[in-house]
Formats: sequence, C-alpha cells, structure tokens
Amino acid sequence: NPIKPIVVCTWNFFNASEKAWEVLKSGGNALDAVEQGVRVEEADETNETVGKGGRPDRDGNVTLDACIMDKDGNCGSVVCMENIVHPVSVARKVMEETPHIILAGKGAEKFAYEQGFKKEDLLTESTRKQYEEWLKTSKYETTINIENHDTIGMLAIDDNGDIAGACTTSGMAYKVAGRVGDSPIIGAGLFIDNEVGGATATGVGEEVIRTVGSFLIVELMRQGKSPQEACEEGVKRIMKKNEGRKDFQIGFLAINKNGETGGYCVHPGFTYREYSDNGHHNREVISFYE
Ligand code: SD4
Repeated sequence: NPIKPIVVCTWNFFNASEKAWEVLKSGGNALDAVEQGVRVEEADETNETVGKGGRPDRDGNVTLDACIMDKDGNCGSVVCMENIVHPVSVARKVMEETPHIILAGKGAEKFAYEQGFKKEDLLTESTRKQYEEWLKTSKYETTINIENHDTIGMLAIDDNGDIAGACTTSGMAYKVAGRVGDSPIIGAGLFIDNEVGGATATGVGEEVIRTVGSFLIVELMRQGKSPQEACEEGVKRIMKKNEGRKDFQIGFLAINKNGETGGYCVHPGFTYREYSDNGHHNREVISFYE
C-alpha cells in the first residue's frame, strides 16, 4: 500500500496529534485514532473551547458539540449536550449503537448515561470566573479571537489507506442557549469521503454551515483540486457572501487520499498540526487577509 499513515488536526495540538499517531503506529485504525486524539483535548481543562473546561453559554451552562465519521460514510453526532466530558465518544456510540446520526441536548445526555458515561461538572474555576466577569457587560461577540479558537477537528489515514475524522467543541463562548455550531454538523464542520479525502473547520460556525464548508472542500478535491486549493476556494466562497467583512475567523483543513494536506484561513494565525513518518510539524497556513 503506497499510502502512509498520517494525522492532522486544527491548531497546535501537540498532545492530541501525538496520541492519534500512537494509535496509527500501533496498527490502530483511523477511526480509533481520531477518537483517541480529540479526547485528549476534551479532557484538557486548559483548553477552554473543548470538553471539560469549555466556556459556557450566556446562561452559564457548558454545552458541547461533537461528531465523528468513518471510511464507510457512517457518522454520529451529539449537539448541545451537557455534563459529559467526552462528546466524541458519545457521538461514536450514536453511530454504532443507534439507527440515528444526531442526538441533541437532554436526549443525548440520557443516552450517554445509558452507555455508561459519567456525569461531570464541565465548568471549571477558571471558566466560572471568566463567565462572572463576562456577565458584567454581557457583550456578545461572535468574533473568533485568541481566547476563543481552540476547537479540534482531526483527520487521519491508517495503514489500510482508510480515512476518518472527528470534530469536538464547546462552541462559541457565551452563545445563546441552545445554539449549535458547525462542528457537529456532518458536511459543515467535518466531512469524510474515503474515495477522495476529508476536511474539517474551525472558526465562526454559522459561516461554515452556510456554505456546507467541509463537504464543499471534499467535493472540490473530487473535482481535481489539491487540499490547499480546495481550502482556499472554501474560504473564498465564504468571503464572497461577506464582502469586506473582517470581524471573523475561519480555518479549513483538508487531506486527500494520497496523504497531501492543506489549510487556509480568513486571518493570519490559523495553524494545523501534522504527524506522519516525516515527523511532527506545526504548519502555518496562508490567509485571505494579510
Ligand atoms: C463553532 N466552529 O461552534 C466552532 C467554534 C470554533 O474554535 O471553531 N472555535 O462555531
């Protein structure tokens, strides 16, 4: 098989990509690799955009979104789920144990308990304090800034040359209660087509949903574009609908069946991590605005 294992993930998540790489190197499949990889960030309380320690919504509740997709196009997703540290694993259970794809809110949480997941308070001392501070002004900004951009989307190719992906987030900080972003929406925050490649997104989810961003990128690769070209076209589609608007960030990341990778973003600053036999790299990507 000429295709070599590789994993990529949004942002500079060293530990998550290392974990996924360990799974791939020990002969594990891409699905296990991405699940195990993103779980590292879900458990990391210092990542305040994913899992435990994620920032709450405007009412002070931490609600998580996650999805996972495999080589056969099977997928699972949970949206707006509270009190569970590992939504990606619940999403995988939805995929494997139910005839459904998306479970929401209380239903997702109940399903998680039935599957043996433990109830846990997701708010930490740090996010509680920040929330109390935010309450003083209650200013709602969708702007993705330095403190609000750590969603992890991960794509992997295993020894068999099969591709899988996962995406997990606590969403936009101080969002309206009930808000769901792109991250758990198949085709928006994540899409895998094992014949072609995979894509994932980070940034202001509303804009990614409007263009069905990850699906768009995979289709562009199917039509012959490289991962880099496809990500650039994806961002340009979004910018066309937002002419002149500069107050938001989007980062796309893609991989094709040959293990080539690429990324593109609206503003400088988006990076992705890549781990393969060629080593461990933090890749800076070029941006729409300089
Ligand atoms: C969302 N795309 O909920 C996510 C937010 C994000 O890094 O990517 N933050 O819209």
